[in-house]
Amino acid sequence: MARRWTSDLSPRDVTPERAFLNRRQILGGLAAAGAVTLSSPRARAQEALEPNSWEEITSYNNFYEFGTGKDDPARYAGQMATSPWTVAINGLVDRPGEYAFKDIMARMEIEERIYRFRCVEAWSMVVPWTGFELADLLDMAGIQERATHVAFETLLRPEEMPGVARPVLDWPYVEGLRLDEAMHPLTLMATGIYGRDIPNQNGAPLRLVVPWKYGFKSIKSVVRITLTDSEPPTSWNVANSREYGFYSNVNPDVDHPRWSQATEREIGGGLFSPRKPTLMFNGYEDEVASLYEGMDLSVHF
Ligand SMILES: Nc1nc2c(c(=O)[nH]1)N[C@H]1C(S)=C(S)[C@@H](COP(=O)(O)O)O[C@H]1N2
Ligand SMILES: [Mo]
Repeated sequence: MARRWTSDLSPRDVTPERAFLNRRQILGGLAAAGAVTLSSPRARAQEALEPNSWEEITSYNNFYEFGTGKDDPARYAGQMATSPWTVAINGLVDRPGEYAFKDIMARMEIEERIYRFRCVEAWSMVVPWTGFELADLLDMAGIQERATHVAFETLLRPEEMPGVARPVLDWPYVEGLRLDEAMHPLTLMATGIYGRDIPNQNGAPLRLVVPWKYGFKSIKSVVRITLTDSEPPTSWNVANSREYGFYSNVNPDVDHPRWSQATEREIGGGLFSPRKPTLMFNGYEDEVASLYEGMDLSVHF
């Protein structure tokens, strides 16, 4: 498939945990041999990324359904039942329905993607996700001509989610993308981290990952995906449209009204490590800048 991202080097036919270990061995081996696959800029970009530890990725989280503290999700998200799980895919699709998570997993090609992850609060991590391209899931449902956007919704189950008792956001958490953003080969539905099933606090059993956008676009524990013909409402934009736009592309030149977005604090970087410059589109400019050609990014922030 032409749009498949070619820098994934993990073997597909081994268990995910082995795949992660093998990927590193393969990278090392191929690099030594000077293999041509490593000469693509995307492959080099991915190779250079050093992932955060499992501990960092799974203990410092935002998942407001479980509370607003960074350690609340790790403490409380275990209460969320994630099996059985279905994802309703509906709206402007040829094959709407309730898709069982296990059936989705049987049909999708699982890959590893090491991505930068930049929160709008100006901290960042590097996460070795496993998952599949959202485009493949949408193709499975059959996108209709009139569709222009994709809307996403998180599980809402108050008895398992202590955070939703407070009206911090208008629950359920909802997000959205333009269809071309959703179909971009970098856009992932993550089902794992470090080759293990994704922990509840990170959005089990499947969550969106859009690496060139602020973290809040990467909606967790998705139960509904709707193809629409207009821009869908998104939780943080509804809560405060002056501070959080629909696009929310990582952009060091467009500050948040209350803080600079020019630099970021690396999680796990240590108390005295300097802040790191934030990269345009979080370092994915070559891949995604064309999606926003002609748009004023300070207006469409
Ligand atoms: N449903 C839901 N999805 C969510 C959030 C949330 O509160 N609820 N927080 C967002 C924010 S602000 C960030 S930075 C990321 C954090 O993902 P992580 O905990 O896996 O690092 O999840 C995003 N997805
Ligand atoms: Mo965030």
